[in-house]
Amino acid sequence: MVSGTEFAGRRVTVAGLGVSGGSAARALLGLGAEVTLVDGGDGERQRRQAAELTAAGVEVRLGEGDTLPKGTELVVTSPGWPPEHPLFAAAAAAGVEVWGDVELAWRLRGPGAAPWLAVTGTNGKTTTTGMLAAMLTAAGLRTAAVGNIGTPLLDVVLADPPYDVLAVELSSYQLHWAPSLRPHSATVLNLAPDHLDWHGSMAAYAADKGRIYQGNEVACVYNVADPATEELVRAADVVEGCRAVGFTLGPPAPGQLGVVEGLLVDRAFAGRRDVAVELAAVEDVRPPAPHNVANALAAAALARAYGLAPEAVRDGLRAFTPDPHRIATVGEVAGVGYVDDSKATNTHAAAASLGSYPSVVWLAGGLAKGATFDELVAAAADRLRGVVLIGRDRGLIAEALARHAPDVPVVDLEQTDTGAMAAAVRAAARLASPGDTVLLAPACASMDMFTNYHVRGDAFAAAVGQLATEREDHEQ
Ligand code: UMA
Repeated sequence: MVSGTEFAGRRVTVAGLGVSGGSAARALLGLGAEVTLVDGGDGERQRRQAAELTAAGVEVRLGEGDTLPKGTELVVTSPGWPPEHPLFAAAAAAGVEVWGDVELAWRLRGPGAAPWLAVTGTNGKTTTTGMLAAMLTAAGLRTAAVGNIGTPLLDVVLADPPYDVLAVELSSYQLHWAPSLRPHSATVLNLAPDHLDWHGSMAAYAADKGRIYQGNEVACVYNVADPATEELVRAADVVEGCRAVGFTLGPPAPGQLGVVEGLLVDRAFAGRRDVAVELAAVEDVRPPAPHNVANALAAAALARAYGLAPEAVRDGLRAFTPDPHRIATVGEVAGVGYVDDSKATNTHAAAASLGSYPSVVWLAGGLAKGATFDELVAAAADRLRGVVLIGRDRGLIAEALARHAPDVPVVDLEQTDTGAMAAAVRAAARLASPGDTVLLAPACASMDMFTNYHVRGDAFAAAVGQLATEREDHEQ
């Protein structure tokens, strides 16, 4: 823990002028620090944000991310900055510490501050965090869903009045930069290759994810179906008495949460080993797809670790509004269903959604982030009626298709302008027959063509809407 007063007059360099960097710079200014913010970019967005921060008293240097400003005593970095960035080499050479914005937020918490219930995993973390926040709200607690989900921790840890408890989504990047974080309880939902270009290897990615269990006080929640998550629990150094609690889609063993006859049940926090407590019905989970029931069980485990009653778990699940871009049906045109899973930004998530539909025209591509596609394509090959590829790394998927699904027709779209998604949807419609599903499950990040995955999903839904209108006009 550090006292906010320690920052008065300290020279702090903030790396990155995005959501986290802006929040960090404002928080540090509020503590009296002398803040310099550096960003490698110099685009319209950065200039707009820079003008606001400059007016508030921050020195902003755009297009200068590599050099450490003279006199820097501490660097606070945005999560996306990779560890091997020249700025950090310069900081190391000057003996200057580097903290992530999450690390700073953690250290600034005062005595009696809101505990953190923390969620990470390759997939499902945003949904799980949202479900957890809904459960805590249903219990009448003052809480917020924060972190990688979109609201930086520094915007909430110093809030007045303070929060009772926080539902915190943490990415592997944030965990990498937050070594002293010690959550009340935490979960790693699953572990599959993602962001390997940033972390350098699967082992380094897993190690950063595993940091979430360090110092847990009450429960380390793991996925029984994904032994790698349990291994991370075993490797963690936790507070004495902290328990390992598994979640499973099958009947739970003692010490686990699971599913029995359409009900989510708790055999971990029921008080006695031989007792199972009913928490909610599977239908209370929306959508009730298996991966999402697993998310609900993980959220329930964290809520129960915090002491919530079964009713709060159920009411929270009923009140929770799912992400509009996670396996959401956005239309049906000429007997073909159109499903937006723009949130499937990696192969693990895309595999889950491809596996949910028997006959698919797959719309994929974007930024691969170091992923390979052979396993995904080989597993989905017999479901594919056609594929439309968009985005910078689409060639990698095309190559995997040529190897594992050579007979599936592929449309390779070079187009990247604002009309690209409409062209992709039209191409997919031409490949689809009645009964098929056109599935946007890109297996890639969106930022080569879109601001984020929301914008990509919205573009898809708009293109499907346009297709439906054209079809109606044609029929009249
Ligand atoms: N920048 C550089 N040099 C670099 C990298 C970035 O100058 O080498 C600059 C960029 O020009 C940009 C700024 O840094 O101006 C962006 O910083 P950032 O990439 O860390 O992004 P933020 O806007 O601060 O948003 C971050 C998270 N983004 C990433 O981790 C990439 C957001 O998660 C998060 O919501 C936000 O903090 C608040 O906590 C987004 C995400 O895509 C949703 N996360 C990844 C995921 O979920 O898979 C990890």
